[in-house]
Amino acid sequence: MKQDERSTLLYERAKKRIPGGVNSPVRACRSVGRNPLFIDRAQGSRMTDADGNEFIDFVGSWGPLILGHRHPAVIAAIEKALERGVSFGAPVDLEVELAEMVVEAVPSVEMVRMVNSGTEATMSAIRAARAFTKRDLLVKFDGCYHGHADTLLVAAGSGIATLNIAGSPGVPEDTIRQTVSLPYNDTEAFNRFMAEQGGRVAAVIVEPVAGNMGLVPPHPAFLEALREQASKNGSVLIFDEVMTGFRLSYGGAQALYNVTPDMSCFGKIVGGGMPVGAYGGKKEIMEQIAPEGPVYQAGTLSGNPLAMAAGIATLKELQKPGFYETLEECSARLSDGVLRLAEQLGMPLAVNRVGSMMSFFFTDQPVNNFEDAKTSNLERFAEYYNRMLKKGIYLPPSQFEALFVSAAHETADVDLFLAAAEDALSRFS
Ligand code: HOZ
Repeated sequence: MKQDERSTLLYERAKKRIPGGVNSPVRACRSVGRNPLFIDRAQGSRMTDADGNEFIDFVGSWGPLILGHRHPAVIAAIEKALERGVSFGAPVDLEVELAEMVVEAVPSVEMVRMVNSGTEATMSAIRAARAFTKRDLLVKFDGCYHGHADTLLVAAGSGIATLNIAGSPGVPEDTIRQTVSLPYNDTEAFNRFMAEQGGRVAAVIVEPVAGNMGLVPPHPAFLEALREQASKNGSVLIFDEVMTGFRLSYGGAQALYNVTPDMSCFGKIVGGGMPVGAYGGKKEIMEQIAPEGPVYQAGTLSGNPLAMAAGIATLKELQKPGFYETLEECSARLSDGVLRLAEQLGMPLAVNRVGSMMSFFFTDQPVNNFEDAKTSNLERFAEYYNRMLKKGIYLPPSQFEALFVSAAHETADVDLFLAAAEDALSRFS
């Protein structure tokens, strides 16, 4: 790796004008004890920083780039849309096309509203659920992150976990009094809570596969209990599929685990790398949204034509036969390889993977929830991260984030990852 002179200069400039020098906290790389690299350009599985260092990228813009960087079909679609205009603030055919594709892909979604981010999607879905049930109480799960809306910043994962923030100042106590966070994957605790309080619960929101405390798969019985209790108590079950939607299968985690939520939130892949979120679900819930109903939610750039075009082009690629099978093979090669390495080195490492999302935790116990994830040796993670970076492997700079494999990763990329990991991990023994 060459010097990161230009990145350092840019970071110094950025820190003067942007809080922490970044527009989203985790990418500042503080938890791994280094400065962020500024990216110059990317193509396929490769990313080049401002100093000309090349990396194999396993972040993929935190999930959207399931096709890799600058996929020709996505670039062509954006260019074609660009010829018509950048933004209209008025309806456009592309919005209808993407909405139809989402509804077709995810049978639990009968109607969908496009927004600009995952945060907007979850925030708006909760508003709709509260209006629908005429209740306020919200249940979430420790270590799940659903964006940065006030109501959801309770025991959250992602940057909140990475920076070890207990709760954010600026969030009124009164707002989060209506949010209860329970342990992820703890079916008994959830059933107990619902038996006592279920009649007050407006919505239960969950990452069906948690990706923001590192990757933590659900116990199928846990997801089934959420469905059962929500139905029994008249609460709305919301699956936050911002990360998992269109990634774990074309129908998302709900298709993989065969559990049907009342509402779903999307983001990332559905916008093909452009700023898009979406929320949808049962018609009777979605018909409450303005102007059809009284629940207010709006956005000047919602349904933006460039973003819609990128989303449509991405989803079309995902429909091609064998897409998910190939991605699974590549992802399994990576996680199996890391598992083998850890075994050979006699090193405690918990390897969690669902499809093309995975995390390696530096702990000797299985990781089934946030408390387990927090047993990971974070100093070790930081050393591993920096060693991998030096070898040209670009990873999420936090133990509490997931690694993403894309269709642009080739066997050779995975082999380079494994060679780098062998070196990085063997230095711990
Ligand atoms: N919180 C996001 C990932 N779960 C994005 C982090 C970032 O862009 O810094």
